[in-house]
Amino acid sequence: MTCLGRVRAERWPNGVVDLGAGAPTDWLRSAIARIGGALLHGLAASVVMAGAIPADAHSLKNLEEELYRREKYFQIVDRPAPKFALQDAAGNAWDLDGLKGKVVVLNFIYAGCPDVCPLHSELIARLQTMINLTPMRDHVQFVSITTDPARDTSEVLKAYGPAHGLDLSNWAFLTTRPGQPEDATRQLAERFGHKFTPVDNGEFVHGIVTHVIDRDGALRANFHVLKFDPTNFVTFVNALVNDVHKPGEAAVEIGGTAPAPRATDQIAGHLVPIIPLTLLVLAAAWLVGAILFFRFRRKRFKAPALEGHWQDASSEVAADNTKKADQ
Ligand SMILES: [Cu+2]
Repeated sequence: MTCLGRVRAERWPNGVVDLGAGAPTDWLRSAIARIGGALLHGLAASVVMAGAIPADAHSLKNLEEELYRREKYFQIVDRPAPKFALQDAAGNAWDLDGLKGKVVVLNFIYAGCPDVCPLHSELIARLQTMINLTPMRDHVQFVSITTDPARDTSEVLKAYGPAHGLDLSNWAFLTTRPGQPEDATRQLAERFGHKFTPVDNGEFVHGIVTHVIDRDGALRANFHVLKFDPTNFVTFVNALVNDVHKPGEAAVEIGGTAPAPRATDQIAGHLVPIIPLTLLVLAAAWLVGAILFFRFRRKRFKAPALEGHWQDASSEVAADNTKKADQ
């Protein structure tokens, strides 16, 4: 959840920076601003430190809800991603199962598009740049799939990435394999939830969606059109990269084969029970210490008072007895 403060501050910078001076509550406002500034730096660092901080399912769910509230182009999805078996420009086979263990950012385009596909590719390149500046680089794979395999030959595919600022180290442009129907990738786009409809001039009428698939092959989110805040996108991908769960849990969720336990799963598996246990022991120790302390104080300071009272009472009884004896 720590990343959310960063999102808030970037979307509404005036709320943090534009704090007026001269009012009686100035000190409070400036303190809030200073704390906000410190948080921003910390939170920015936390994004850059992706891969080092495990997130649990609870914080991921909170993040999804928060992003859903803040980012109107963000759609939460949670279902197995449609499977595919395609190839890249060099003829290397790519399929979804082979990408397990990585967060996959997937979109559909075609190289001959005269308008929105180039803009979509530039946006993907921008997101890729942001992600590749962090340790997330090794955990995220960008995949673009052509919906016009007849015209997007291997030469066209090879030339497309460098021309649009895409980093070939973790971006691939995929097309159909020999023998697959010409509309196989358009059908795949439909299984992802949107259409590429051919029109007379050889172009396609289509929507613009950036899909995010988690490390276990589940489609987790769609970011629609080109207007979403890239920071929100990177924040979400960061959460998925750091999402840890018990080994085998994913198999239950998506009906696949249980993945081999990852090192981060094993570390997190040990850390998760240790942290609440430590807090519990500390709380119990504090409680016992507090009880002993107050009992000691009571004995030390109240005992003389009781003794005095007892002496007074005994004096009264003695005096009373003396009166009775006199009578
Ligand atoms: Cu297009």
